[in-house]
Amino acid sequence: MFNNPSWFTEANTSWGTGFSLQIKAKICEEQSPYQKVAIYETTHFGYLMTIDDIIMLSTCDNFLYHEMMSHPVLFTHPNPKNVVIIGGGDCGTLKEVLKHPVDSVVQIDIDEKVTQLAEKYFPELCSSNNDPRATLLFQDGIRWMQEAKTGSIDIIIVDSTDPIGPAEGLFNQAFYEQCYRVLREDGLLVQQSESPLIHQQLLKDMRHAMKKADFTDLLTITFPQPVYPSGWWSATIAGKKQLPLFRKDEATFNQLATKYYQFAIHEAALTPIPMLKDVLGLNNK
Ligand code: SPD
Repeated sequence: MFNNPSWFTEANTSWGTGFSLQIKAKICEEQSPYQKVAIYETTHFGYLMTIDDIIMLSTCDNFLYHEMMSHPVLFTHPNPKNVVIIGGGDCGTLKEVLKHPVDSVVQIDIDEKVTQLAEKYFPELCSSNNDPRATLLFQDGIRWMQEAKTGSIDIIIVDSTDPIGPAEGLFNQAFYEQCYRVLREDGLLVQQSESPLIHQQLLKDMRHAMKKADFTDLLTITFPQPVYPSGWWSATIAGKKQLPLFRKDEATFNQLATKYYQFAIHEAALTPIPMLKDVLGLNNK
C-alpha cells in the first residue's frame, strides 16, 4: 500500500500505524512561504487537504473536529461575545462559531493559501466567511496575541496544525501567558490537543504549560476523528476561573444543525475517562 500512487497514506512510524485514503486524483500541490498545501480527491471521503503531507481535513469527517472545537467551549462560557480563532484557515471552526449569537470572530491564520484552497474545495465550510461579524486576517497568530489588548476577548480557539513548523510556538507557556492576558476574567481558551491515545506526553506537557500560565481549571474532552492518527482526538479547555457548568438548556435543543455535537455528547465528554485520569493524572470534572 505504501508508495502506491492511488492511495494517500499518513504513516506514524513511532506507533507502527498509518491511515490511508484511496484517491481518485491529486488536484494540486502549492508551496506557500510557510508550508506545502495539497488537495486530493478521494474515492469515498470527498476532498482531502494535507499540509506538509499531514492530513488536515476531509469533506467526510471534518464536522467531528470542528463541532467539538467550538460548541463545547461556546456553551461553557456564560456569555461569549468576542471570539478569536488562531489558525483555522479552512474556516470550518469559524462556521460553527458563527452559529452562536456572538458579536465578533477574528480569525488569524498565518497562511492565506489554506483559505484560498478551502474556498475552492471546501466551500461548505466557507459559507459564512462574509458574515459581517467575521474578520479574516492572514498573519502570525503568536504576534497578534502579543499585540492584542489586555482583557478584550471572551474565547480563544487554537485550531492549529501539529506542534511542528509554524504551529510549534502555539504549544508553550509563553503563548498561553499571552492568551491569559488577552482573555477577560471569565475567558476561556480551547486548543486542539492531539490524540489522547498516542500523544499523551504532549497532552501532559500542554496542560502543565497552561497551568504554569495561571489557567486555573482545565478540561480535556475527546472525540472520534477517523482521519487523524489513532482515530481519536482531543481538545483542552482552560479557564482563568473554575469552569462553569455548560449552558445545558441552550445545548439541549439542537438548533445549531450539528451532525455530532449534542447535549448528551457534551455531558458525556465531562465524564473523566479512567485511562486519562490514571495515565495522565488528569482531573476532569
Ligand atoms: N494531525 C493533524 C492535526 C490537525 C488539527 N487541525 C486541523 C485543522 C482543521 N481545521
